[in-house]
Amino acid sequence: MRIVLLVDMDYFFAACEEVRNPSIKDKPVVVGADPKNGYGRGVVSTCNYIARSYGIRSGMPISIAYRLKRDAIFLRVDEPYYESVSAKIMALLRNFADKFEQVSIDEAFLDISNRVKSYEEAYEYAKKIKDSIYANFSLPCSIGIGQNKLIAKMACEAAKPNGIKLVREEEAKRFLEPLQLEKLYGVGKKSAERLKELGFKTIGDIAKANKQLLINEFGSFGLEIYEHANGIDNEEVFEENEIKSIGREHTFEHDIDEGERIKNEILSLADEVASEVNKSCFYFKRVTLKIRYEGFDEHLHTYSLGYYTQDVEKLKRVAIMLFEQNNTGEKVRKIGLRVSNLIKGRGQKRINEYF
Ligand code: TTP
Ligand code: MG
Ligand code: MG
Repeated sequence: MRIVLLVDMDYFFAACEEVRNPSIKDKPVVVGADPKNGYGRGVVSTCNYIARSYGIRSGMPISIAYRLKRDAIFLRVDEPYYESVSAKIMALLRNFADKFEQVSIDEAFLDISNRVKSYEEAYEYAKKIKDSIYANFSLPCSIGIGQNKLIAKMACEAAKPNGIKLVREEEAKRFLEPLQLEKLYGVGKKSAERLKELGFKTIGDIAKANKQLLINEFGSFGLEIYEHANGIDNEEVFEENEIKSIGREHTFEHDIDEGERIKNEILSLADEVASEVNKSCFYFKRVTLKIRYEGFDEHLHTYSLGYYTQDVEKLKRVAIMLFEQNNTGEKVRKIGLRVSNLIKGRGQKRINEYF
């Protein structure tokens, strides 16, 4: 039996701000761009749950947040500070897992299959982790527990804020069924719209759908959402190597929405990444495209190949596919391409062994 946890910090940037200034704890706290008396540009990065009760959300224009609660505490983003807190949290979490995978500044997957013997034990184990994070950092988090990464991630969403949610294997399908499409891991705004046009409303609708129809409509992505809707996800919690990944980023001078220009930039990033991969004699299995839209809205899209490769053309095809499947059409500020799940190879002869 596999047991996976997803630990995600609650309202992370704003919670870090509360730690260094506890006097703001009982007030609405918004971290993001300067609201400039309602005329500020830029967006909300995150806000505490008191601010959320006024309707303020991540990604919302800061001017609207100001309109919703003008006497909230508005603070600028201090990434170096949050990064340093994050590094300490990750170091602590790592000790609780057989396999550990950090997925963003405030969340990580922990495979604890060899550390517990049952779901009940997993729940107690999660409590221990949660208490330990609070004791060390005075920060709240939420934890999802499930048979794979997909269920752990979605259980964590359901656990928020400051909770633990256990979804046993036999409960997984029933847990997913009533949820809205957008909640399904991997489904973005655009694909949700397309799925709605096809008449799907809930995750349960997709679980019951004709698999072939989804594949005809969406290709391999169609198969993936069908499996996800049924609670199936075989992706491993990816244990990091010494070198975790190789990546390159490009920030556009102006935010742009011209698909062709963005794709050209992705292709040249692929050339750079592939050349670095080759130079270091690595082979990769996973490709991640990062799209940062205007403001702080950052999206990561990952595709796992079934084999290790160094092939630049393959990398390009996957990167472009990830862009086309996920691009929301909003203006793009920054684009990043990263390969991970690396292994070291030695010369041509070894390569073939990986296929
Ligand atoms: P999240 O974990 O998505 O959100 P959160 O921790 O603020 O709140 P929750 O309790 O719902 O988990 O993101 C982690 C941090 O990443 C968040 O604190 C700030 C940053 N972030 C942005 O800068 N912009 C965004 O649009 C989002 C979603 C997050
Ligand atoms: Mg969080
Ligand atoms: Mg997070």
